[in-house]
Amino acid sequence: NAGFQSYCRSRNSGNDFLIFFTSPSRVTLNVQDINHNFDLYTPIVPGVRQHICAWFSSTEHRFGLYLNGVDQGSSRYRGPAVPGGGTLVIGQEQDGPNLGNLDRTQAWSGKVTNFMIWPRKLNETEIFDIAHDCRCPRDYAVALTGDKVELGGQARYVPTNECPMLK
Ligand SMILES: [Ca+2]
Repeated sequence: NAGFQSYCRSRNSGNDFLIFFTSPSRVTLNVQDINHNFDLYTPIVPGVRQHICAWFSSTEHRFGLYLNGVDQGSSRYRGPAVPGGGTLVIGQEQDGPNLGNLDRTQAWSGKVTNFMIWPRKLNETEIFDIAHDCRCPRDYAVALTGDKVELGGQARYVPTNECPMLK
């Protein structure tokens, strides 16, 4: 029961984009306060490397989830594009902007490698290639390089040249 990634922009908006692990077999996405529960085809096994890819499209008005390169479905949202200028947090769920009301019972525990955001919806082949071969399209918008990461709580940042891949 833990927030994996939270993006929050203003006091009234709640999470503009949230990835929340509700249980080993359920991931909840929230885009501009629209929630959808994705019941995973294969439950997450603790301690085993997983690749997760969440997407949203303001032109398709949909958001969806891939786990280990496999499409887990999508759902509708009304809203416009998610605006910039907010706070992006890995491993916690914000109740408001600028790390609002972080809750230790919603903290995520584990190792995150190669977190990236692209300014477009990747296609299924690209997602599969990232998960299995670490072939990441170079037109990304966000990558967690050491100069951009601020640590909080018990989080650590370990530089690595490893490119994570599923076995
Ligand atoms: Ca919360």
